[in-house]
Amino acid sequence: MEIDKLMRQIIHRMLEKLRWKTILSVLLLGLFIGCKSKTSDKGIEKPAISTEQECHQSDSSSPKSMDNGYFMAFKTEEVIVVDGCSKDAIWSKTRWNDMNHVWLGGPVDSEDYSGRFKLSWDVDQLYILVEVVDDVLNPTLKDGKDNYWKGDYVEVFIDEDKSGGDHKFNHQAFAYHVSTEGHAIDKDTKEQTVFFDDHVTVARSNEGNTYLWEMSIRLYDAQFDENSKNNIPVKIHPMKAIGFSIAYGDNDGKGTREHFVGCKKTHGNNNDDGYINSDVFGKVIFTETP
Ligand SMILES: [Ca+2]
Ligand SMILES: [Ca+2]
Ligand SMILES: [Ca+2]
Ligand SMILES: [Ca+2]
Repeated sequence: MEIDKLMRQIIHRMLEKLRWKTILSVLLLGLFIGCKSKTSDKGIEKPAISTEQECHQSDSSSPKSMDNGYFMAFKTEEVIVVDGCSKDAIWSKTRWNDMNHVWLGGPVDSEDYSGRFKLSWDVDQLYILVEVVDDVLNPTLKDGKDNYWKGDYVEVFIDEDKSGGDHKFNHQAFAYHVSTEGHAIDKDTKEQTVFFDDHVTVARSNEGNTYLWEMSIRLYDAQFDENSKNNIPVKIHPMKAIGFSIAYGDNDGKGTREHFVGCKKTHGNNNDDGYINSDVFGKVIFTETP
């Protein structure tokens, strides 16, 4: 009996030890997992939302309005980061150009739409910083790809050799409809709506209803072949001139372009010839320093 009692006491103590070991192990494991998950959280932590000071560099200077749509682009010495933020050095050295000539629609209230832009370049690309105030940002492709021209979007017209002439279904000039989704849309030679996303890089940020669209555009000449992957963009050099216009198509949810507002006084028949005829474009001259 004594031996039995002793055995029971030994087994009880062993089980007791085992129980505490298990509890301790579970606690340590929990602590370990806790630490691990905190580290993981940090890894996927989203960056802080940009404030105006961080992203939108304040510049209250009034934009320069050009009826003829002739503008200068100044060469950047630093790499421009296309991130929708205007912190790049060149943007504080260059002035705003006006984008408030109403092409379609009645007089526009400045809270409904107001726009201005800056230009820069390096040997490979044209850079555009567009600031737009728009009370309602409507997704460009919400109503289907073929309604791309009904807004909201920034339209950039480029005629690399300034030849002028028809470009509706050819590539001697382009009318890039830069969508809220980040696509550059135009027609191809088969009259289809296509994305030219490798021509245009775009990023957008906003502070309330003020949107910054920052983009870089590679220039292609009339030899551009939509069936080839080997198209080579044209290099930019000082004093080069291209045909150029820029406009904003404002759709605030009525399913159509309520206003179309551009950088020069007129843009052909009904101010809506730009997507067909590059004769109506303005001009950009590339120069070295601001
Ligand atoms: Ca930037
Ligand atoms: Ca609007
Ligand atoms: Ca041309
Ligand atoms: Ca809008």
